[in-house]
Amino acid sequence: MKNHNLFAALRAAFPAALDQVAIETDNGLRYSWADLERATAMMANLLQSLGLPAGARIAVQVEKSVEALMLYLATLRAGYVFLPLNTAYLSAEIEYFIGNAEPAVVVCSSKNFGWVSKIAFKAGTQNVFTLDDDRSGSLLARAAHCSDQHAVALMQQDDLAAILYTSGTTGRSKGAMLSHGNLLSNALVLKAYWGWQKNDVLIHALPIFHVHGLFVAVHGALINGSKMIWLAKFDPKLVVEKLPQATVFMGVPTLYVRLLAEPGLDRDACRNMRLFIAGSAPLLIETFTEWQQRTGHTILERYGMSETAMLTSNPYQGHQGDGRRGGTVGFALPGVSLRVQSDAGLPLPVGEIGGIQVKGPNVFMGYWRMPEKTAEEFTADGYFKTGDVGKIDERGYITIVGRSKDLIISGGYNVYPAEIEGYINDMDGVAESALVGVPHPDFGEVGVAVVIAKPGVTLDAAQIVAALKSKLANFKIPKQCFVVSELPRNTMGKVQKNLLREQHKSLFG
Ligand code: MLC
Ligand code: AMP
Repeated sequence: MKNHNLFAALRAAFPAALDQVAIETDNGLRYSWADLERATAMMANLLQSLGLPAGARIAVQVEKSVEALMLYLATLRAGYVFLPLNTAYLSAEIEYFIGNAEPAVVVCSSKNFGWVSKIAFKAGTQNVFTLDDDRSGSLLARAAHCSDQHAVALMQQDDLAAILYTSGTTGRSKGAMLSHGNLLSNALVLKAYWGWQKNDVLIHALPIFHVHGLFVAVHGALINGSKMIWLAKFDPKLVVEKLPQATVFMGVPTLYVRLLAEPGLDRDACRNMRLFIAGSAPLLIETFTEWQQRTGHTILERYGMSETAMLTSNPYQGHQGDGRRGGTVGFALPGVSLRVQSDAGLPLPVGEIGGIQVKGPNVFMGYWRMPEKTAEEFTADGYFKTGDVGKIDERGYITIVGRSKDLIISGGYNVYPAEIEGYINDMDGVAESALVGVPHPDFGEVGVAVVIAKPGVTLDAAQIVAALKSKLANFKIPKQCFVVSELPRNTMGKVQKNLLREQHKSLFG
């Protein structure tokens, strides 16, 4: 029987010479392909020695490191389900994810072990390990006693590989379930579409708890047996320094904006580069054009989401369509059916704006333990409603013009207004609130909160922000907060967020 385990496909692409460097870190460490093979075998054996049930979730909130990547690969290898968590999440957020996913194993930083283990044990998790970014922690100590021989677990295409939590418009996070088949099909399509070559070298500068850094970047390099230059954190100076040793770079638009502010970014620094890829948030045409002028390279913009991995891409080859067109996200990828529909569910002609819907082997298996929510997000003929609004031109190029979901994308991270408004509305003296996204030169878009006090109460905006900081991940904190006497409403009584956005659109220049 064919093994559909994603790890088996990645492992099969390792170069024959396993002693070559697979990953080089920014602090001078070098890991060979043999190191990846051995360490993932040992961690997979550790996980399997715990006697976990099939489909057990391994929840991980740790700083970025090569060992953290190995833990992801070992989880695939052992046949369990990886559940990565943003390192910025605080206790209330972690409590929700652990309570909802009921992981059998939780891995956290040793500095957080006290509070994370308390939450995990309360939720019934039996195993809590630590893993730090200096190659220490109980996970590695335990794995060191395990065999470095391991037979990759046999998986079917539809078996789960990962759950990625993505917040909902109601504020409650949903776990998007991705299978081995979803992830492998997408990795193979991108391998061909972006012309990956064995001698490519990828600069990996993104976090590894989201689709972009964990799947698009990591799978891209591994399934080609290509080396990665591994940066623990995005640092524009360091990226410019490493560019001459690399051929591929991937980033959210904020990374490109910050790189453009580096005087050392020029054609010479990019002399060996083959491809710059951007996604996760809209890339401004100014950034696209300035990048072309400074480096001589045309950024390739693509579009995807947690539920679907990658959906569209501008062409790699110049002869496809008109080449890479700024302001568009390119064409539906091979195997992806993409259509634009009206609110009434009717197909729209070329150039008309409507809801983007997609179908394909990359589209997820549903939301974890939310069958009704899953059903709501699919059409009767099996298309997933992305919540993005766009149009397709006569050449097939897709442009995203907005979102029907109330979502702010800030520096590539999603912020759901409903969640933040919920926290503000629960504060003493608050009658109601609205969070809107406004343009920001660095993060693309940031949240601004507008709050109404209960009659007779005087609220302090700074205190509201401080209270939020103690409860929510840093990227969700509004960059400005205003206490006002009323919110604009339409005749139905609904808050008109478009007017608030208009009012505050120039706050950040
Ligand atoms: C940090 N801050 C942010 C923020 N990141 N605020 C809003 N949005 C963000 N993204 C906060 C910090 O806590 C700090 O607050 C202040 O803003 C300044 O932070 P900084 O030092 O400038 O931030 P930095 O640590 O450099 O991080 C910025 C960043 C990071 C752009 C490098 O946000 C990042 O790595 N973004 C990439 C996210 C990503 O990978 N997305 C892919 C999702 S997958 P204070 O109060 O402490 O001063 C997906 C699907 C797809 O969407 O299609 O790919
Ligand atoms: P996430 O749920 O974090 O994976 O975020 C997915 C969302 O990011 C998509 O639904 C889009 O709204 C947005 N997105 C991803 N890529 C792009 C892009 N190239 N341009 C505009 N929006 C994008």
